[in-house]
Amino acid sequence: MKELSPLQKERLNYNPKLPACLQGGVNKLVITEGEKTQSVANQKEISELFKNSYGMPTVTFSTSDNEDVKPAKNIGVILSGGQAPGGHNVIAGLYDALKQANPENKLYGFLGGPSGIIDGKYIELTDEIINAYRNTGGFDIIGSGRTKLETEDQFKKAWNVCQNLNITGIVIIGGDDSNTNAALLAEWFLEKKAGIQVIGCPKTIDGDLKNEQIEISFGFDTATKTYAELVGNIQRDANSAKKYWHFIKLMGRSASHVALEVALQTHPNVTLISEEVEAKQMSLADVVTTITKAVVNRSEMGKNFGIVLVPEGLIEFIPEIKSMISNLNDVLALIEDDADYMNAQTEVEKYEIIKNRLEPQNAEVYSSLPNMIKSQLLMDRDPHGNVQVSRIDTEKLLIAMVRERLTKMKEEGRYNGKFSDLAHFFGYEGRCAFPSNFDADYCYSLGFNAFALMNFGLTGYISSVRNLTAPAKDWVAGGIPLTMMMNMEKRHGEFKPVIKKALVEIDGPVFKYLQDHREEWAMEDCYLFPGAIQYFGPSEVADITTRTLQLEKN
Ligand code: FBP
Repeated sequence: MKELSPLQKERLNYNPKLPACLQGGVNKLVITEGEKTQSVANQKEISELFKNSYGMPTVTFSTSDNEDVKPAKNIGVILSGGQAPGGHNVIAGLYDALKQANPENKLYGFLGGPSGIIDGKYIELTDEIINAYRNTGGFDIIGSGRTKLETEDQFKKAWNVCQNLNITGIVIIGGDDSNTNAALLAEWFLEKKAGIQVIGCPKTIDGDLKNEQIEISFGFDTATKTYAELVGNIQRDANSAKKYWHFIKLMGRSASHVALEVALQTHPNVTLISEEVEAKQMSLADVVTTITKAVVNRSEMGKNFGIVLVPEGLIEFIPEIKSMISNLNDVLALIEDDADYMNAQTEVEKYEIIKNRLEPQNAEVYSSLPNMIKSQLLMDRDPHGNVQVSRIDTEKLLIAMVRERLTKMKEEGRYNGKFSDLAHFFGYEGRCAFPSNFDADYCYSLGFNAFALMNFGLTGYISSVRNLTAPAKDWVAGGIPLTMMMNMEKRHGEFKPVIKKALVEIDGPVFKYLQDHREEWAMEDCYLFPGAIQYFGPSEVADITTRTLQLEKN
């Protein structure tokens, strides 16, 4: 038998909390329809593209005394995209609801992400498998992947695989792109009268799949608590040794929700927020000025140490770099036909060729970057066409530029401090942590609820559990039509229907809190030390939600 750590053993026994409305049993649920819905924008275009699934009502569940056992069915589940703590509990909740509804029901897990349903790679999930993964981090129960499920050919293959397994419902656990694809697949199955339902679940540590209806994506809570623990520990080290400036890049892709939440949990000296940089049209030089000011001012107080939080996607929000990346994407799209580039012998030759292909002002920006960043910008895009920001050392770029600025200031006699820097990147450290109690409960409820939506014959919905700052028993469970969250956006040069990504609102309460405190946090040492996630103990510590959720709900 495989050896387990003491915490692994204990967490297997944790009983996730369900909202009271789901506790009466899945066969006793009644569904209440809300108003018919509209997409958040571009209603005409979206309604034309989703003729069969547009305009459906929101739904909520409550419990009745009558039990209704439906005939046995087979369901498939897919984990899509980056890992997020709690994914296993979504599957456990789904499995428990499905078996509770009818012990003859079966759950198939597609292996390695969306490609599993195209290639027909799956396992049947059993008590033994599910029980080994309850309340654990990671997606290793069936694996995940980033294949985009979007073409007619893929849909046909998926249909074929479902027919062979007699599957009548698929649950897709993913972020905004994966849930967009869930909506497309649901619509396609409806059009073909395939009799296969599709339900999405909101996953991503980035926290950018949220809106009026979805309060938070799962995984954000645990990941930010994990990073906040690490940042708090570094702050204590910095405050003890008083000799380093720590530049800490935090994962989160485009949106800065992760950096903002970690800042509110730890009170670092400088927190950069990409959305603010863009709104204020700050140049790279302006960003460097912001950090340098804090370094110089603190140095004048005898403090040659501090903490800078850098959101992962910052580089894409700096206007001159954003323009250069967009131009670079066009150049790279044709690069395989560029014999000069393909035959280039050295990296430096490649930079020169790229520079010559870019428009003049973008060429200038590209050339001004250190070689390390130049080559990171040339790396492959992800399947959705995004620059892989987790692989760009923005924190090191900023360190190099701050150092250069300080050297110049020293030569001019305007600065006399010491600057010793250290770079960190926290991302993968938090994506597979044991889910916090919040994520364990939320995810289990999302999965349980996803099956309830299936059992009522719904398709094209995302599982929704709301009222999340209240105790779990008071959470509200139901479903939101995926088309309600959509708008049209340009992707690869074409307008496409996509779920709207939520960026940090710089006129919202969460950013405002940072804004009101950042001057003080820059100069005084107001560091908070959140410590490790607590899984046991008083509810005020073990069940607490994020500051973001608390501020947004107030
Ligand atoms: P999702 O959007 O799929 O949830 O992924 C989140 C994320 O962790 C981002 O924060 C990060 O930029 C990216 O995945 C890293 O991707 P990869 O795991 O492919 O390195």
